[in-house]
Amino acid sequence: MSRRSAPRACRRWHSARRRTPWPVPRPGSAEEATMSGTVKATLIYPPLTDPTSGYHSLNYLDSYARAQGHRPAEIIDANIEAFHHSHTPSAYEWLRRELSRLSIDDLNGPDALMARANRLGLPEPDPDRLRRSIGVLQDPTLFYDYRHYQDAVEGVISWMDALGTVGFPGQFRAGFRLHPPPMVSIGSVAALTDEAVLGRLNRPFQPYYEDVLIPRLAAGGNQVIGISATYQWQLPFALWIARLVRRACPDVFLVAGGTEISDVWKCASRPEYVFQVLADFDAIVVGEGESAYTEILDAVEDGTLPAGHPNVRLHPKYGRQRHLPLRYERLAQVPVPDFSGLPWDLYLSPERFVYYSPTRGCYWNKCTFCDYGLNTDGPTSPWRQDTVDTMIADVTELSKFAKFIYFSVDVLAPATILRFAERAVEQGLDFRWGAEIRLEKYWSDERCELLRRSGCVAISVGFESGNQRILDLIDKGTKPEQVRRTMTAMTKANIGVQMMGFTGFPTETREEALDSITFLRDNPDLWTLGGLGDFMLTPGAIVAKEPERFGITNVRPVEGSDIVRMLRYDEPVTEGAQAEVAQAKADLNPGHFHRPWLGSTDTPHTFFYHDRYGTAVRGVLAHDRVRQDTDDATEFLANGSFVDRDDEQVWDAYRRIRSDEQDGAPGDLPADRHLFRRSDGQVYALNRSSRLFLDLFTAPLTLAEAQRRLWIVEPAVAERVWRTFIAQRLIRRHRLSAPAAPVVT
Ligand code: B12
Ligand code: SF4
Repeated sequence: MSRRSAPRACRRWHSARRRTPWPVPRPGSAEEATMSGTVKATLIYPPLTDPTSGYHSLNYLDSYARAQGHRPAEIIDANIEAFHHSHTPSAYEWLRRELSRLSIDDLNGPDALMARANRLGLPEPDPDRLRRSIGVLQDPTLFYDYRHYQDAVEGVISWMDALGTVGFPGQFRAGFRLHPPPMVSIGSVAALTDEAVLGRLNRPFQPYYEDVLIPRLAAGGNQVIGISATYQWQLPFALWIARLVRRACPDVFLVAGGTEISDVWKCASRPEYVFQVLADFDAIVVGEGESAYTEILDAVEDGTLPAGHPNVRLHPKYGRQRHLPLRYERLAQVPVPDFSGLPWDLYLSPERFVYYSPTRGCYWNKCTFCDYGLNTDGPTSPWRQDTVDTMIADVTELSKFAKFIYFSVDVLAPATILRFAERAVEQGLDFRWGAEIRLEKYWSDERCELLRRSGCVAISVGFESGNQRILDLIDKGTKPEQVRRTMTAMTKANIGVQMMGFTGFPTETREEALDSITFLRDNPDLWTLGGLGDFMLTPGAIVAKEPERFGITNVRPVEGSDIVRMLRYDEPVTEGAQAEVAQAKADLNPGHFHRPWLGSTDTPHTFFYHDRYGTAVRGVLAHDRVRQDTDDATEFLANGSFVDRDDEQVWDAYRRIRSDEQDGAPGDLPADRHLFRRSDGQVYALNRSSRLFLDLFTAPLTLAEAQRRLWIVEPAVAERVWRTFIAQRLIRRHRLSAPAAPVVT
């Protein structure tokens, strides 16, 4: 029998059984020794992304390969590991040294100015505060007290801000969002292949790479190393890690996959750009990866090249390949993912939260703006869904492991999810879940009630617009009135509705945009979180393919971009309305935290709070931002500091950089104002008298005492100022008492 035939037989047997019972053997275990696959593989999830839970792409790949008889891979969540390594004593010492001799001499032109500007107002790194913050975020009691929660998030963000200074200062926003130099953002191949740029962006994590990741990989005897990049902001880190791996393990078969890698392939304006950017990889996997990854393992085991699978694209150094249409997986062959290999103790959450993908693509698949992930010729990939039996079996396994399961899908079909809910209730499954669904009129009061009983705590919906003409142009197939009825039914069942929409669809007038704002404003009790973003045109959307139908002309890439993810166009109507609409939208935003924190749609933390507080979550978040009767005797402290105005050029650059970043209207940081940098990095432009008021709180002070010191100011005026400061969290309560049950307003 050849070395190849035994594993094949074993794989058929596994496929026939379809579901692999948990637990599947972990690396190094006794059961693992009995598996026939021999390839040693490690799969890496790089920074910079959500630290509150693990992503599931690598678990899907690994569980599938194991069901086909392969040896378990080691899974490394480098995102969370790198974060925690940054506050070890040795890394902290390194950070202090780097900060003390910080030089930006290697930068020039706009990069240098931006670096100097971004350094303004930066906090000192405080590892003790960071550790306390991590403690709160992982604590099952303190986490649910929003006062403690906010303080903890700000502690983490402050740390990341300081850490980011050794890269391109200001490169980390809200802690875990990357704000790289513009040429990286727009997808310039020159920037994405520039050793100095990638090295600098990665510098905050270099100690982790050098002390932990690369030595582990070098010692691991790996034959295959895979890197997954879901989001654009993981790309520079994935590219750098690939460089380091290539140097440390020259013979390993290095492969990349994930929606971001597929985007590089889809959006490259010339085919040769793909492997110029991804030069260190032997292959990339485009589209879904389960069978492609397994075929790579098969090939490496056989000592051949994985040239047979249509989703595997080999580096040109291996010669020309024949390219067949991409393959979409049959879900019946995809086993339930095993999450036991993720480092659960490290995530910044008090509960386990797993992602589960039992459907792929969208059954509607028509919206003209949509261009989703692993699609090729339609808005999404082809619609597939698992059977209800399988979903119940999977969720039974997953719920033994994690309390929260998020259906990580383009969309869920209403009838299937209803039958799923019925069965979950019948079987007494105890778990919480959430998902993105379409607001079909299917969702009656009784049906929503059933969803809630099955454990659904929140859903998110792309309502897109509150205006019928725009909804019809989008081909959404919904009506605002029907959407409102469905929101009412969900809310009655105590399911939080998170609303996602946007303004600026081509030809949308000012009045039409205001319809969306009014829709949300008029129905405040029917949705918990969410809001309105801005329309962005991507190359795969129907709008880009049929521009004349949507009244747009001169469709073009952003200047300098080679990986063209976004298109510009001319269309005077929406452009003319932009500033006014942006201003109106700004009032909708209550100033909650950005991703990945509580307050943003569909984050793990948002789900935990929905589970604890139901649809009252909005009130819970608002409560701390309201001036209470007892606050006269409460000490408050400024929650941030004013940005120095020594060098006008640098200060001006700071103002311009930060203007793009605000929640409010663009350009809302006027030159004659004082800039106050809140602890989470958000910048506010205040007038001189606000500054005088705020300066009172550089040391803890009660409102009564502040009022006394400002005896010259009318109490009603001072009162208005305190209310604004508290609402915008420019001042925060100094002492955090033990967690109390928050009052729901
Ligand atoms: C569900 C979903 C979400 C959920 C949950 C996702 C999560 N856990 O972070 C929520 C709503 C939270 C979300 C949020 C966001 N999302 Co989202 N999301 C999706 C969606 C619809 C499905 C993702 C999914 O679960 N797929 C199922 C898993 C199993 O598939 P997969 O990850 O693609 O992995 C497969 C392959 O890619 C491949 N593969 C992956 N890695 C590897 C590695 C190797 C070595 C190999 C061989 C293969 C391989 O094999 C896997 C199995 O088939 C996709 C669109 C889509 N259909 O892909 C967008 C998508 C991933 N999201 C996107 C974006 C932009 C966002 C947001 C930034 C939106 C925003 N502005 O806030 C946020 C960021 C969230 C964050 N974590 O920071 C973009 C990413 C584009 C990009 N290149 O950056 C996508 C692609 C949508 C789009 N616009 O096209 N999202
Ligand atoms: S926007 Fe949503 S409903 Fe519309 S096609 Fe895309 S995934 Fe489907």
